[in-house]
Amino acid sequence: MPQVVLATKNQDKLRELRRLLGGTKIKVLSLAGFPECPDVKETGKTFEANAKLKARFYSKHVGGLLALADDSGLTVNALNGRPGVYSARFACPGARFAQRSTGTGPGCTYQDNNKKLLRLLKEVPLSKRGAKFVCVVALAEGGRCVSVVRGECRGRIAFSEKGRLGFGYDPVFIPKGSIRTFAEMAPHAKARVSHRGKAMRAAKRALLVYFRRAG
Ligand code: ITT
Repeated sequence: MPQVVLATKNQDKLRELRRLLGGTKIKVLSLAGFPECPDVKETGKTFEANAKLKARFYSKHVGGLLALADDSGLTVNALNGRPGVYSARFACPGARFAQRSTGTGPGCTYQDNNKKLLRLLKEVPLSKRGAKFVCVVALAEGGRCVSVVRGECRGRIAFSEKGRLGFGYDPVFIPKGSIRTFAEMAPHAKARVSHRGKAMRAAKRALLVYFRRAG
């Protein structure tokens, strides 16, 4: 049976990735099944670089299985693209690498990140609050990358946090065409338009091609 390991230590991303891979015959595993697997250092300067780095790294520690890694984050126009690849550790720039899956490294929770973002954008008018979520998904086997796909979702940053669903920056991000934040949308509604939803629909196609070729 075709199998893939979702190579993320972020339980919130893991939950979304699992849901998005539903409806296939692919058996989905997580890093929980590989307790010896070390942590990776995210040293890349782009989402692509980090996604590839993570997929290659984890694929060497998952018993020869295919690893799927997601590197994602928020780029804000008024902040010249920040926090970008540093989204997980925006409020704790002292941390050299993202510490915790849940964005809860020492002194750096999702809420800390959102508060910092809203503070920096306090004086920024609606017309200049444009932002974009990006998700790059990479597949690798035995240290070799076999596919990279990207999904983006444009929108704007709200003036305050709204909603309790989702994770990370969801309470402050309003996707284009909506009046609600991601945190006010049900998981399936977010998945329809989200960066991760788009990337994973492409990744699903890449996986099916890959397994067909592998026989
Ligand atoms: P792994 O590297 O182990 O996968 P991580 O949390 O460090 O976990 P990233 O480096 O890709 O993962 O950082 C992603 C951060 O971007 C995440 O912690 C959130 O702060 C934010 N983010 C990504 N996708 C998001 C989404 O759909 N909704 C809200 N915030 C999101």
